[in-house]
Amino acid sequence: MSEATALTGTILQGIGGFYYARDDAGTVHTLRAQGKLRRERMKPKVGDVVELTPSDGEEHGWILRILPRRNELTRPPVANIDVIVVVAAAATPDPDLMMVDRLLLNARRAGIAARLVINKSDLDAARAADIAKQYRGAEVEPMLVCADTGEGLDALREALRGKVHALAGQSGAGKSTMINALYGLDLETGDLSRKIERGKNTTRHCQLIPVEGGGMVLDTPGFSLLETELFDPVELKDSWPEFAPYEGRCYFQPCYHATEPRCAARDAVAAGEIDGERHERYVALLDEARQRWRDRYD
Ligand SMILES: Nc1nc2c(ncn2[C@@H]2O[C@H](COP(=O)(O)OP(=O)(O)OP(=O)(O)O)[C@@H](O)[C@H]2O)c(=O)[nH]1
Ligand SMILES: [Mg+2]
Ligand SMILES: [Zn+2]
Repeated sequence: MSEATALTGTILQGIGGFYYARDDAGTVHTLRAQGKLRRERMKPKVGDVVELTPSDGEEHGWILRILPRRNELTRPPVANIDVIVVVAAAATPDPDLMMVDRLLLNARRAGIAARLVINKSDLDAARAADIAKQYRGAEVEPMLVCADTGEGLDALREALRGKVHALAGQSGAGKSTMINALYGLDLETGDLSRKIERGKNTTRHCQLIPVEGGGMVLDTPGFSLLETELFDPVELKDSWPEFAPYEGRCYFQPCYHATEPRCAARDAVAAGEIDGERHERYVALLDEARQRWRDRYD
């Protein structure tokens, strides 16, 4: 097909090798990726802007090219996002704050703004408030909401207006329920497994949905495990905004703010200016990053 007929579109969904992309006129095209892209291991992601040729009466058209990405994540696999909304439940499932920290870390490393939304505040208001307190200074503007009653959702919708925002987090935290309540949609939601009180991975694929106000929302599959990528451990502290005011004021330079003596950031933890539990998780993630960095050639 000639170049003249090529359109650009945004990938809304990808399932089993088929992609669904919306062009500027609002038409949704069913597409497959050209062999050239597959050979280059360029796998289109939801949120990608692509050059495409329409199906022209056939079963599907083709993705010719992925336009340069503004940013991207591996998990969830999305591209060109304005905000990652990390969703944690105050209870059921028990919130995994290590996973929250990993998601925030990945977002920071990818250059994507992040915010934290604590859902199911109806189940344990005290725990919800405690989680919000742990992220003071983390530049994630924690918000408490209840997707069931709608509490807090007007403020959240306003904060996300006009933006491309992806909801990410543990399975069962209530991401799909929240998107339904925010935008009057009907995405599939699931119960928790009664025995293990864990989400059942109800959402299976990332999905991008245009919403009122010119923004787009992305529902993503929850997970129960998340790895971070390989990086030099000295970079980890740069993803903890809480440390920024103390940078350069420690006795050792560079300082990891973990176990070093005369560390200004650790003093701030002792003084209650940086949350102790969030710092403990930082130290655990630092140990993990160091281990992986040492083993990187194995
Ligand atoms: N009590 C209470 N239950 C909620 C709330 N929000 C969601 N739920 C319930 O939590 C369960 C899981 O909700 P989902 O929206 O499917 O969770 P999810 O995060 O999309 O899960 P995955 O798609 O598996 O990642 C459902 O039974 C919801 O009804 C809330 O604010 N309060
Ligand atoms: Mg879901
Ligand atoms: Zn230090």
